[in-house]
Amino acid sequence: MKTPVHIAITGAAGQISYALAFRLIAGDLAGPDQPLVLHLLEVPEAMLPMKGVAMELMDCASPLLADVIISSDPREAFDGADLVFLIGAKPRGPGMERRDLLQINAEIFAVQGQALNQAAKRGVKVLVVGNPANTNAMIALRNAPDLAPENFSAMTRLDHNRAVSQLASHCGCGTGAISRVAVWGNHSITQYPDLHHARVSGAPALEQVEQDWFRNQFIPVVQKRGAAVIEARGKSSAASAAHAALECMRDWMFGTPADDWVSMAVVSDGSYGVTPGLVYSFPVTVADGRYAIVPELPINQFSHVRMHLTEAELIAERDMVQHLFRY
Ligand code: NAX
Repeated sequence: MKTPVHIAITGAAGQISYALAFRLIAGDLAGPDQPLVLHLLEVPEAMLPMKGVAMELMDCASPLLADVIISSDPREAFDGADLVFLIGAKPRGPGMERRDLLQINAEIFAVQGQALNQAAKRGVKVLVVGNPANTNAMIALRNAPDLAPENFSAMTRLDHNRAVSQLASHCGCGTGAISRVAVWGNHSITQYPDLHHARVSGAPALEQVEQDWFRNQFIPVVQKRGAAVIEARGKSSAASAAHAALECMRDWMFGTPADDWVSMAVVSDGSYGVTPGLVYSFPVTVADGRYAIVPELPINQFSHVRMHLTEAELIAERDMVQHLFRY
């Protein structure tokens, strides 16, 4: 019997976690013979619905679920965690400014970063989903001085998957024919989904689609897809977000396919001129559990402008919360 992997999920009574947790105990992340211990974290007011989720998880009688721990204390929930999905966040309330939202969530992620620093395994992989995801990840890691910045990432995999799916559907092919799509920058409306390096059945994508479609349809559709789902469903993306979180973590653990990459928001090392320290989405490859930013892609003026615009938004977000950084 393998040693269980300890997986912490925050916002465990919320809709994304509800779609994620049952896929984890079905073996979709770590495989059909890898036992798991789930550590679920919620705010005190949501302990009862979280208990309900824990009851349902037990009622699946999954042979992979070794234990479920529930808590409203981040330090307890992150104790011994190997993998962490930071999903819980405060949604934007009526009359709330973006600045207020940033501030409230910044405080949550500062506390959770400190708790991870104290309690999680040193090789922990922390994927931040809760919005504003990039800046929340930056705050968490800047409150965890004993963990490496490379232990943290923010999720842009849903944006990446949306881009792949839009391109495949426009080209009339399966998503398996698409590779090397890149999403740059912030998980927000300023993100830049880029097809300059993408391939369709191995050939350059931009030789197979019209520039006008790429610039005036593809980019805004991907940027605004979250709002379009809310408009249609009356609720924000949940199952697709859970699926993206699972795929992102799986690739981070087991590696990216040969000759392809994925988009992950990771700490900038200055690649492509992006301000060091920002959590910025880049195309990355993963080997042996470690990601590497894809180096030296040619960037034209069209891309440069968009990559810079989304960087400027992240700099403004950082400036609003940097008083909470511990280092
Ligand atoms: P829900 O409102 O259904 O659930 C959020 C849960 O988090 C609630 O149960 C709440 O009690 C809990 N929570 C709040 N503060 C917490 C804290 N300090 N500790 C632990 N739990 C806490 O939201 P859901 O639809 O699940 O979305 C969760 C987050 O994901 C939101 O911030 C949302 O904006 C973000 N998203 C991010 C995406 C991405 O691609 N990065 C896409 C989907 C989603 O919009």
